[in-house]
Amino acid sequence: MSDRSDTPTAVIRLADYRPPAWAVQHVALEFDLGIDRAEVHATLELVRQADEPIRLNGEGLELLELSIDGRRLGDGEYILAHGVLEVGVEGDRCTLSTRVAVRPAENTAFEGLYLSGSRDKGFLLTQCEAEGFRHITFYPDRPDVLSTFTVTLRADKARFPVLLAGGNPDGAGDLADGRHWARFVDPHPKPSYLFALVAGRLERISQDYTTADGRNVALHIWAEADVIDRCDYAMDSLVRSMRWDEQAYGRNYDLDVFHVVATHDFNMGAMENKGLNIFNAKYLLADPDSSTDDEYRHVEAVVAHEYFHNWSGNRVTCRDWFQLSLKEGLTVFREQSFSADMNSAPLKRIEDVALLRRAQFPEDAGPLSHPVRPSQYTEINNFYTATVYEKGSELVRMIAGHLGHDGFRKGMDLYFERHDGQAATIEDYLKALGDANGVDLSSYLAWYGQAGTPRLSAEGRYDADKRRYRLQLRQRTPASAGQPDKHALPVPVRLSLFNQDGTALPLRLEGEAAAGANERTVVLNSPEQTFVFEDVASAPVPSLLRGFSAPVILECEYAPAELALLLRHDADGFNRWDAGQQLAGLAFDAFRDGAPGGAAVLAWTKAVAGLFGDASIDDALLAELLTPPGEIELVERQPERDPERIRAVRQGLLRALAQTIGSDALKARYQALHAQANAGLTAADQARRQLKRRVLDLLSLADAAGSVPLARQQYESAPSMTDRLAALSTLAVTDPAAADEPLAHFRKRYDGNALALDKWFAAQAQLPGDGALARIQALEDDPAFTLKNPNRVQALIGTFARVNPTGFHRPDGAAYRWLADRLVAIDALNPQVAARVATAFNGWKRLEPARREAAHAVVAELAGRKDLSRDLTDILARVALG
Ligand code: B3K
Ligand code: ZN
Repeated sequence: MSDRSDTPTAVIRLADYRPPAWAVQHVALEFDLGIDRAEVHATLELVRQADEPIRLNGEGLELLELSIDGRRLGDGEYILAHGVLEVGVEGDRCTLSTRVAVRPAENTAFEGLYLSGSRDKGFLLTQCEAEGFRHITFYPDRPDVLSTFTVTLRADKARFPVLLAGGNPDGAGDLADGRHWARFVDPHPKPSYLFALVAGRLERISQDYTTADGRNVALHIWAEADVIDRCDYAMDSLVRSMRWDEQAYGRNYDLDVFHVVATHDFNMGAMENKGLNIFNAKYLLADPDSSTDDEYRHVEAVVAHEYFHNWSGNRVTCRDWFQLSLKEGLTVFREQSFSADMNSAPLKRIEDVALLRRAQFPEDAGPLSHPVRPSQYTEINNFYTATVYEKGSELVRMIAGHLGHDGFRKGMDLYFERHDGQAATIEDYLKALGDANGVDLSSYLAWYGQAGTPRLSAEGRYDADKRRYRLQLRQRTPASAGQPDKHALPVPVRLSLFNQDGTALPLRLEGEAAAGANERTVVLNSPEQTFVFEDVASAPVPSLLRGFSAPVILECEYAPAELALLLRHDADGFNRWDAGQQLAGLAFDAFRDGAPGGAAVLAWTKAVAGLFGDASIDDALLAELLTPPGEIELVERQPERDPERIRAVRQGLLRALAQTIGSDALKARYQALHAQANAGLTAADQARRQLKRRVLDLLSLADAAGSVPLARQQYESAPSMTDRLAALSTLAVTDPAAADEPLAHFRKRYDGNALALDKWFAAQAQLPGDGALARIQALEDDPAFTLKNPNRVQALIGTFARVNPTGFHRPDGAAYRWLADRLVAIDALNPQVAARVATAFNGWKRLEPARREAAHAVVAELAGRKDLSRDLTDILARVALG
């Protein structure tokens, strides 16, 4: 399905951008839909912009008919090669029409028009971003060609009772032979990647909504009958998102109807098609019996994200795919702000930064490193990365911080107003934000063009005689492929200074007349700069980069006692947690170096044990404070990069913490939390469950035998999926034999629930150690396992390869060879999924020698194959560079 033969592997460069030679003023699409075959009749009103032939993209299409201004063209009158249809025409306008056939049921790549589910029960849907529209019809399939769309769908009424496309409804009716039709008109010009249709047997839930500017909108969420009762939370999230965007950004919805559809067969999380969002069921369905608290929050966030795209992405779209972060980084930022408002802002910040460190920092430290605005690609689907999304959001956050709340809002208003209906660039964005505030933001452009995570080093010197504190800040970004020399970037550093009893001092910088607030932001604009603070009575402890004010790695040599002080007193929730993370990092180093009684270990365990007894700390924050950096982040701290050793050291550290708190205190806390177990979804309910999980884990280290009956009992009586799954995971790590029965019970109980089964696969894929690979191989034989479903592949294979370092990085390399075989098989079905899973090999070069050699052999062998998709080949070629 993936056009291996026909599609050239060319490098696309930002520097080569040229505006489209022909604009599409309007497109009318008519579909005759069927499971095996669909016909697409497209009529394009074209207007010349440059003296060039018409060039339309089209891949995997059977061309049935091509005409210009009503005249059918013969074979010699056009060229069709390498996915491009080229026609030379006279004049400045023409109407070009094509009829093509496509084969939905054969489309296992889930790009273009495809079938979700089985032939008899499933439904048809589309996925076009980034370049899927060319798998549906011939079209200038690029984001800077915006057009209004009229879409007519025709299909058998019994098999496809529901027909949907983006835009407002414009009529429907019955046809002969049991068929029916429906038409949709989208008045807002859009690029082809935002086109969507859905056809099949679906149920819906609906709600009326009136926008702040007075439009009545019908909201519909569609899903297959067996899951329609799990869509209410998504509807609630949608309504809250719509209100929030009106209030926070003054953005109103702009069609009379908004559809959201759930599918189990989707390559990513969700898609913001205009007026017809399509969701991976994983991010839309939620119910207390089968969804965890995390999943509820993900549904809320992804529903908001896709909705927010209606302005940041759809009304203002991207000029080319290099500008992807213009919509994605911005929309992630908007989504994060929404979630922070709906839940706890400090906890959201902790979660987001933890994700950045876990996913984006490693990406940016190896061969897959690329700027937030890449300068070239061979396969754009491989650039929907943590860098474009998460780091992109951090860049927006920095700029928002620079402008302040009101200035940022003014800037966003101008951006939306100035570029409404346009395809914009990152430069346009910075210009609009700057113009609205009378400032020049162009220095931030360097952040978009430079790959790698900057290192920010900070060194403080206190001069008691002069009562002065000098803070020297330096920045350095390591070289990366194609970028040997890095420039200095504007790095905003929000900071406070604490005295020894934990009070934040009023700050006066040298040259200022009077002290101001006890927090301020200094901006490092050069490789190195010193900031001098006056009237500092005693040597302070700096709290730097508060709220994670720039996406950098902070290098500051704190003494354990200083971090312990911040961990106790810092009022910035993020920095408080981060002080704990840094202290845990130092404790890890001590443990690793054979000093389990070292100062950092004592400081961390004592400080955290002290917080454990502090009733004023929120349960969810305490849960985070009890958690040291994960095995993947700690890789950076272990020179030999041996995953087994990292796990052993980390577990040792956790055991030391558990012993310091004491098993009696842990048990008492566990029981107190468990006594309040319920299925409630308030922040307090969720926080209790999160803390209970950490406490049970710690207890399993301090008193394994004592924890097993508690975990079993928790599994059996759990009122929520969060409690059930937590008990199962702890049990399976602590006493695998005791987990067999609950695992079998879970499997049976959720037999018909695909999303719950994914959790069952994923929980087992995470179990560490020698037996992991054999366990995965056994799970592949489960009748519910299939390589055809992206969620299932991610649950078992993706989880194992990405979040089970001891299992995947076996010293004998067996898991690497196993994954290579699976990648080839997945690639034959779905290249996008294969490419994503293959990123698990990223970082092989930095493993200890035995694993490095084993991984290298596998990666080199795979990278040398000629029969793989462009998606997978691109990832392998880059990963192989090491
Ligand atoms: N824009 C889509 C992602 C499309 C991925 C294409 N390979 C979802 C999102 O970011 O909202
Ligand atoms: Zn997005």
